[in-house]
Amino acid sequence: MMPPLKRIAEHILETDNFLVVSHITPDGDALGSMLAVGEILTILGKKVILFNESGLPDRFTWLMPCREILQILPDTPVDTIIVLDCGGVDRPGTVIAPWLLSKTVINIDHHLGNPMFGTLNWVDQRASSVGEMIGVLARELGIPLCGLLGQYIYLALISDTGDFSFNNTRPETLEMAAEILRLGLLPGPFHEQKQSTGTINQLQMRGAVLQQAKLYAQGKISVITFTKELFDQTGTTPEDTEGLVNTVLYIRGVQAAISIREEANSLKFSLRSKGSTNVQAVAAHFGGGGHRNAAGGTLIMPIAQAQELLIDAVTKALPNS
Ligand SMILES: [Mn+2]
Repeated sequence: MMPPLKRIAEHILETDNFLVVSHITPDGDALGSMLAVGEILTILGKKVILFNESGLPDRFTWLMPCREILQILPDTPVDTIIVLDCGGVDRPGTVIAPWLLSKTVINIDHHLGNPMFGTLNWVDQRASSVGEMIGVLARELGIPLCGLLGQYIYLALISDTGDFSFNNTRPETLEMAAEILRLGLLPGPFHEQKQSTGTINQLQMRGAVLQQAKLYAQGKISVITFTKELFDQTGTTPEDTEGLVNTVLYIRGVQAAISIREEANSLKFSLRSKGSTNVQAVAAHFGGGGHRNAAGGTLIMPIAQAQELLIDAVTKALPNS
């Protein structure tokens, strides 16, 4: 059987009208890979619509995509939907859900346990990011990783690898980054732009959260929580919490970090771990998903109860416990 990459490349060349979607509240990989596929399809002369139910987060407005990201379904024809960085068919949200059942779907992803919900599926759990897979797709289609395409792929690579520091950074990942640099991307200004998106409110909210950080399981688990009250007091939103869980993971002796935040009608939790501690299994137990060292999900219960459940489950996932 033809490998999924080749089948997808062939399908793309034979099809005209695309819609590209990534998961709700997109991160740098979801957005970067979505914008990159938009570039590739445009270069190939295809019609392409980018869709994300929750739109472009504020911290990414500097990317200034040349095209709009729709939050409502278009009334133009769509033959194929390309779904990126979604570990489950529910991840793109409820607006697009009926279309995912009725149209041709290409599922490109790197999450553990992806249920292969597409008509064509390309799932590579070893890939650092979906962006890295899209870079491989661009090579297959003979499109160089320069200009905006290079920027979008680079954003995806650095976002999912913690600036090339996590376990998922492979030689192939760095080779792709090198290729993008050779074709003109300047990492200094790029990182500067990506980092310079914070606000004083965000900094103060994060300071308050870190003040309350706690250790459990003899110092092996760190926990931070974000309450609605704190968001209101500091004029911040759940989006301003991005990445703080990594700060508490890197406390000496900590093996896993838990972050819990209150949203309108639910709690979102994020889990991070070092080494062999598999937080994907913990997240999956609570209906979520992700990767071995970075996972998350949603819970509907009081924050204190969620904290207790998660600490208990993560403690059991620690080595030798
Ligand atoms: Mn990803």
